[in-house]
Amino acid sequence: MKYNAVIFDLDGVICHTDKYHYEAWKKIADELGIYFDETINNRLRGVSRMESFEIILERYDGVMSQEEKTEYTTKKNEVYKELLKNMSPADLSPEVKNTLDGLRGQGLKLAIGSSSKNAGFILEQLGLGGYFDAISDGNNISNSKPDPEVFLKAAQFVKEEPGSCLVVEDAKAGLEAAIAGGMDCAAIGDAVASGLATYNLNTFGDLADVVK
Ligand code: B16
Ligand code: MG
Repeated sequence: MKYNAVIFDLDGVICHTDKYHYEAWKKIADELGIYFDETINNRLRGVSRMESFEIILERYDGVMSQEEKTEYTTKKNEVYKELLKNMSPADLSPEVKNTLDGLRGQGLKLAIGSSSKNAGFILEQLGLGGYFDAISDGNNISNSKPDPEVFLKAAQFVKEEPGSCLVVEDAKAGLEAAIAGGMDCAAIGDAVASGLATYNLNTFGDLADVVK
């Protein structure tokens, strides 16, 4: 086996919450009279909450204090958390679950490395609470992707060296974080186009071959 552990990004890899992020940010943007669309929303993938808001504010004419920024990002998160209540185990694809079970069956440790501070709640909603060997997320880091911190912490949590871990990511910043941390990475979805990954996945199930 090439690796001892696989570290999964959450949003865009295990599940898809883009539409909920979009709806919540759209509400804030509308309130502030800022233009916001799906293309701008795509730029928020893998980016922290405050950095996402800074991207949205690129189209804002006024000046906003740090306090106001905190107020709006807190409000966005409240709306987002309400929307996450719509998620259920039905949002976990059988392909993802079967592949995860297969990797575990091969003796690999499985961890989450997500920028989201809502990772625990999302996993609960999907019926994956307690499933992973470790969760490294937005709550235990000071620097977000492309900084490698979230993945290095995940490796530490499962007691493995970075070189023994494979990261699975849907965002370019996430691939950069894995590489900076000395880890191999597999790209899925949008991240494939960056050409940065050790492996490109057509579908989540391809992981079974990659780790062999
Ligand atoms: P939260 P990931 C990321 O999750 C999302 O892709 C990104 O859109 C979001 O802004 C970020 O989490 C922070 O999320 O507001 O819930 O803390 O892809 O790293 O799993
Ligand atoms: Mg992601």
